[in-house]
Amino acid sequence: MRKARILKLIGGWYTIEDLTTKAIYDAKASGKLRYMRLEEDSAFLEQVTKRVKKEIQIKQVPPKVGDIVSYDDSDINKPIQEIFPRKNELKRPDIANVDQALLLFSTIEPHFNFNLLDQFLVLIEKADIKPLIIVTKKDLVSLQELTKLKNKLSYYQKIGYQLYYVNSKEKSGFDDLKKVFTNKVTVLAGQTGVGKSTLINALMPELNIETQAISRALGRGKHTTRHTELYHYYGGYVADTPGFSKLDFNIFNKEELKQYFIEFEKYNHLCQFKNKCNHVYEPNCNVKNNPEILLSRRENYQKFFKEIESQKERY
Ligand SMILES: Nc1nc2c(ncn2[C@@H]2O[C@H](COP(=O)(O)OP(=O)(O)OP(=O)(O)O)[C@@H](O)[C@H]2O)c(=O)[nH]1
Ligand SMILES: [Mg+2]
Repeated sequence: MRKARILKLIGGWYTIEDLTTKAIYDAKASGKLRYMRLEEDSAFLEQVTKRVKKEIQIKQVPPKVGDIVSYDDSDINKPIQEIFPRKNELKRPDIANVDQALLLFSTIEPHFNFNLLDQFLVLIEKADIKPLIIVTKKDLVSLQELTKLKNKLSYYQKIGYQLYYVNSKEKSGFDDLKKVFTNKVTVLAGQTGVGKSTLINALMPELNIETQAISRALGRGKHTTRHTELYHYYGGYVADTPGFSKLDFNIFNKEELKQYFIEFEKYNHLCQFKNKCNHVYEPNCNVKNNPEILLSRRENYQKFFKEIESQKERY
């Protein structure tokens, strides 16, 4: 039995790369893999809801891109036998075992969206992956508009996130950005049309991945990239992924949300209920009305909290 990394999945066929020889094969998943025992602390991101928390579930866990697997070298179909425990994983984009996620947002087409940025950061923080914020298409807005955006985004830098501004068409802003990929597994994530594939093409022109102008008529993107794929880059890997239009927020306990707004914690000590404060309904809260915290962050937090609350009520 040998070990491999899954580089891509298209139509039920996996492309795997042997960890030692680096040989590339097409592979199928073996039938045995379809069911797996999942416990509450499972290394696999299958939702264990409150209702079934105590039960041990048997679920289907298909291998996904980024998985480290064992495969049967002697069989021509190189069937994948086992998935090794995942270091982390995401559902959107669908990938496992990454070191960092580049969250791409374009200045316009589609328009920069702070609500989506905060949602994204929460999901990436929860998955225990390092997020970096990349603003693309900096060439498509006026200097004045770009400065306004930079001023607001500087808050995210202040709380510890790395931030990059690029124009992938001219490769400007790439000198600093290139350094982040060395020896890392990096996934690019973002709405359709923000320029994920264009950025990868700018890094590796030989790939020539398909890209497409977003449809102005429809006012939304056309989902050009249809599969997730890992490419070798600077001693690590970079993954291009399909864009999305909406994120799935249905995976939280409302009480845990606050820990993914990473800057909130340092303000807890002045809340009446200290770290038990959820910063929503409690009196004498030091987060809710704290001007040191970006207003849209506080507003988005409240929105997300109430959204989770209303989801849970529907059960
Ligand atoms: N002017 C300018 N255009 C860009 C930039 N980055 C991407 N684009 C354009 O934006 C459009 C969409 O780019 P894609 O790379 O296809 O976007 P994507 O994120 O891969 O989209 P999906 O595959 O659908 O998720 C293309 O027409 C690109 O040429 C940039 O920095 N500046
Ligand atoms: Mg694409």
